[in-house]
This record gives sequence, C-alpha cells and structure tokens, in this order.
Amino acid sequence: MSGSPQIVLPCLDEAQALPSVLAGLPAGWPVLVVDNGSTDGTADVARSLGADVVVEPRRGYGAAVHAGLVAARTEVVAVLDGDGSLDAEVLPAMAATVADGRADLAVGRRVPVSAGVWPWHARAGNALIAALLRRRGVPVHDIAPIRVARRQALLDLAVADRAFGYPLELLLRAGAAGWRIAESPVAYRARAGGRSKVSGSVRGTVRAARDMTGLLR
Ligand SMILES: Nc1nc2c(ncn2[C@@H]2O[C@H](COP(=O)(O)OP(=O)(O)OP(=O)(O)O)[C@@H](O)[C@H]2O)c(=O)[nH]1
Ligand SMILES: [Mg+2]
Repeated sequence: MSGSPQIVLPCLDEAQALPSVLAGLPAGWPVLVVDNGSTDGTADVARSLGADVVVEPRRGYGAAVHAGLVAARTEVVAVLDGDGSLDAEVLPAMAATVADGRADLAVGRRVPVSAGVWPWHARAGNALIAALLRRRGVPVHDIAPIRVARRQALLDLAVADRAFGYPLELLLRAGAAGWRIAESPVAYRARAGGRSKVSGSVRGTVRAARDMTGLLR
C-alpha cells in the first residue's frame, strides 16, 4: 500500500462535532468529508480545518458513503461516522490488517464506554441483525459502523442501498464474495456535539431497522 488511507466521513449537519472528530483522526491521513445536504455549515467547518469536501445532495447514509468512495483517491479507504461517536484510534491497526493482506475487510465492533451511550432499542436491533449475519456465515457482532477496505473492491461489491441498509448490505455482499472479515473492538461514546438523528429515538431506530430487515428476507 502506498501512503495512508483516505478517511471518508459521511456528514449530515455535523458542524458542531467535526472539530473534535478531525482532531481525533490519525495524524497525516487525508480526510474527505461528504456533506450530505447539511444546513449548519458542515462543509465550511471541514474546509477550514483542512479536510477535502465533496457534496452529495441525495440524502441517506449510503448515498453519502458511496459518494465518498467514488471521490476518494487512495487505494485503501476508511469509513466512519462524522459525529465523534467512534474512537478512531483503532484505524491504524485496522488499516494494517487490510494492507498486509490478513483481511479483505476490517470492521469495528462497538463497545460502549458507559451505560446510556447505546440505547437499548438500537442495541437490541443491532444484536439481532448481527446474529442473523453469523447464521449466514458472516462472522460479525456489529454492523460495521467503521470499516477499512480497498476502495476498488468496495466499489466492485456494488452495494445498492443508499440509506441505513448500506452497512448491512455491504457485509452480506462481502460474505457472499468470500471476503475475509476481521472484527476488532472500537470504543463507542456519545456524539461529540450536535443532534442525534437515529438511535436517540425509537422512531429513528425503527426507520433504520426497516431499511435493514428488507435485506435479510
Ligand atoms: N441520519 C443520517 N445521517 C447521515 C446521513 N447522511 C450522512 N449521515 C452521517 O452518517 C453518520 C452516521 O449517522 P448515525 O450515527 O446513524 O446517525 P446519528 O445522527 O449520529 O444518530 P445516532 O448515532 O443514533 O445518534 C453521521 O456522521 C451522519 O452525519 C443521512 O441522510 N441521515
Ligand atoms: Mg451517530
């Protein structure tokens, strides 16, 4: 692998979280913020802090991640949330796993740093989906909120979902393609600022669950 992986951060209204998110990334790694139609100045904050920005007007986590993959320029890419909820300290070890050829996909498994950061409804839905994945031979305990892989290989998987089904569809396709998947723990904490759009409410969890269950039929 030549150079550090580019870090893709899908962001919908993450202006408040971004300063600490960017400060917590491995030093010197190029960063690409995908501004997914934010109205809070996310793109300006990202640029002022030295990140590259690509704009994806079509809403949805999957749409943002896909736009980031298309725009990224490095052989290996890392994707994680732009809300500061995931500890990026794990990225160098994850990237090494992929660069060394020990895995085709390195993923994180969330370990909450304290009670309350992962609401019961989101955690229960996640555990159920991970169990269904393992029954299908995909050896994971989370739906990969942070992942590292080769950019072209990810694009070739042709994940079609553009909303919250994206991470699950990616795992299903990677499993079907025989990818070796390495999972490692990643500290999960409260977002660094701004407002929760998904797991903070039962409604958000239900929406995410709807996006995902269609894929498991
Ligand atoms: N909810 C949502 N997040 C998006 C979208 N596009 C990009 N994102 C980003 O995707 C990342 C993951 O979002 P989530 O963690 O699922 O949503 P969240 O608002 O952080 O909600 P919680 O983590 O449940 O508090 C965050 O960095 C969002 O800013 C979108 O259309 N909807
Ligand atoms: Mg979040």
